[in-house]
Amino acid sequence: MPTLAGDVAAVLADEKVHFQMQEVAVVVAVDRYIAADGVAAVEVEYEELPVVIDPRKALEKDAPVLREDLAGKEEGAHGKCYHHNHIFSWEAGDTSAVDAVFERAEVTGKEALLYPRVHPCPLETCGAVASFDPVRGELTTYLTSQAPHIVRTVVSMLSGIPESKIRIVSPDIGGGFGNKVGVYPGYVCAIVASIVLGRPVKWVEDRIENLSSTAFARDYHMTGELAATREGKIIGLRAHVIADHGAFDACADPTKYPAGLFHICSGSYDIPVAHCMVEGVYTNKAPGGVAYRSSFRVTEAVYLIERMIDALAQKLKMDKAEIRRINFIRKDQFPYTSAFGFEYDSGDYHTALDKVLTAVDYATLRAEQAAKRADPDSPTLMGIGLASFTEVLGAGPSKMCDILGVGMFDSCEIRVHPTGSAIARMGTISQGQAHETTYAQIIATELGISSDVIQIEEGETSTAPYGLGTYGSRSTTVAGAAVAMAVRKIHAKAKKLAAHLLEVGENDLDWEIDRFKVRGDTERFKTMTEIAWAAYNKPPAGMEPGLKAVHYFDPPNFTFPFGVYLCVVDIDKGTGETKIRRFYALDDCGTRINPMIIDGQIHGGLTEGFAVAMGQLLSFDEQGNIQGNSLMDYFVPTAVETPHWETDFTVTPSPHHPLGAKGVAESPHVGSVPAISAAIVDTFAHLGVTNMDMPHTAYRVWKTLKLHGLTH
Ligand code: MCN
Repeated sequence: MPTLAGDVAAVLADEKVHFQMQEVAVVVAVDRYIAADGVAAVEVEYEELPVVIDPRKALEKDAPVLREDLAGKEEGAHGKCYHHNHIFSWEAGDTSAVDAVFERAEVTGKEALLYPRVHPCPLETCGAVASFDPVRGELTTYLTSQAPHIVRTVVSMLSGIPESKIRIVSPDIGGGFGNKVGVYPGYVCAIVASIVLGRPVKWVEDRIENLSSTAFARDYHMTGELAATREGKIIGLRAHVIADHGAFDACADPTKYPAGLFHICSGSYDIPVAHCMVEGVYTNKAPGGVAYRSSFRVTEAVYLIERMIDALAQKLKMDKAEIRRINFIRKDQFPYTSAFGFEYDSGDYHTALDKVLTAVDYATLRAEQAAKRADPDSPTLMGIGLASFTEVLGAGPSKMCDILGVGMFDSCEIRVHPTGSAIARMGTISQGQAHETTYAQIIATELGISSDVIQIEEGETSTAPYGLGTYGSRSTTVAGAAVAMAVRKIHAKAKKLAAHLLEVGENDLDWEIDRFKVRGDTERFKTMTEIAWAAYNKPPAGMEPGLKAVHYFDPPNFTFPFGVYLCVVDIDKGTGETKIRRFYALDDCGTRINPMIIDGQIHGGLTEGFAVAMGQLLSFDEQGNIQGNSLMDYFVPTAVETPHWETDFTVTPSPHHPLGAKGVAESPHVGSVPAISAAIVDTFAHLGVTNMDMPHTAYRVWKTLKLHGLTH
């Protein structure tokens, strides 16, 4: 089957199995027990082949050919391939300008950083129920998808069934976190089996299958370099990445960006020249590379720049808050064009940083840290981590972003019924982000209809207008904008109706909460409920009856939310155990539609970031066996381990979003991983440590303590 990244992936292994737990056979039965017996009866003769787990080794001259089906092809979906296991090389920025800057720089710093392979691990695994009606030639599939419309398009292209006869329904899917964007063999097998058998077929995977064979995230092997003046002003950035894509290139990225939006890696800083190169590589691991609470590869990019700027501060013996202050893009520089060509819409980084440092009393924390370092009898050491990140959210302007050629706009259709209640149908699909509340809130606020009588419907391709789904924190910035624009069309028509009913000109009307009032005459008004009735009952001559609007919103730009996170850790010198004493998260997502939902999303994202920094890891032994693919081993934090989160905000609206809103849901994950990691590295910064590999388990931290003779 085709992948979203322009490669092909096996539905079932054809002669060669590329990774452990790859699907080799499908058994269809009338109940689960018979199916299990059928699976047990399948005999596969495996012949052992050489295995490549390390993407660097995959590029060695004599590395085994992993994808024989591509043998002899010198060109992939993203240009020339220089090696049989090489997928693409993608670059952005100006390499010769960067070389020149590095040659004359007073100071340079270089860090090798690994963002290890992790898994989004949603609460429920993936599944589908496919039902093909041979009489009508119609296919209905209930499917755990974060992007049901594009799945319908692909199913139609592959099966030849007209798109109008395919209905993909994505109800509550038990969480997605990027894991449910792509198409998996299980979905395909369920659909094919139903077409062949003419009856409904269900597939639901178990936890081990989900962790082992569905889309992973990260696995970026990064080298970053900064050039700076002795005073700490960064003058150039260079980044090189080996991206492990597993056995098939199935990353879910916009077509033009095989490395997602990784080129946001200049972060919140005014860096005049920059260059990055990302090389995609095949290995014997499961495919994926999805946006696990990330706008494509923004998480990796933020980790890289935040760790690099800390290392530079250490080299220059500068405080990490100070180096940020010197390099931040200033408020008066927005809209700001980065060296990679992004146009940052708005920001105020200095205010955010100052607010956080004041809230935690940064100077006192630093003094306490120094005292602990000086006291050999102190049972703990202390670290302070800082991350001041900028994201690029809201994919996206279709001039830049498409999936399989379909532009990444989004849509909303609103119908106001005669009695004044309303339904909005959307191209997005909530997996727990509470769209039902926030979209209804936008409509309620703009139309003056109570949110109690506004119904929001998502994830149903047969009724909703086409949309690209929910991931990459794009719902508020793209679909939320579509809601606002659709609602404004209704508002404009309602005004015409009110003018007609009140027998005045439109310019004589004022809007107040839920009604149009005749200016200067408080007694004469029409409420939205009255206007809705009139729309179906007595519209003026020449006006279409009804009160309905559809809007497809193609954003003019991305939005650039930002935040400053500060983390304080205490590390036990006896055990290496890390305790997060304080975590202060300030986010700026522009206009805040629903503060309570934002807070919920931030708590969830911080908890996931904590999980990644402290324990989540998909590792493999040399034979390619996945280690720890059950929840006994894979770290999903509960309330017991999770620290207390303190949240704060500033508001810098987006100038181009109709509500001024920017996305928020993934910021807490993106920002917390470097903040926590930085705090742990900071504990050892006075000893020259600039980087420690995640996850920061107690054993790994203890080994660092031991190395420096600090264990108690
Ligand atoms: N919001 C708001 N004001 C803003 C921005 C957002 O009130 N200025 C609200 C929104 O209206 C929405 C929520 O906050 O109700 C999140 O909005 P947004 O940032 O647009 O993110 P999305 O809705 O597009 O959600 C995607 C994001 C991603 S990328 C992952 S992965 C993720 C996440 O959301 N997966 C989740 N949060 C999740 N939460 C749950 N419970 N389950 C998942 O699978």
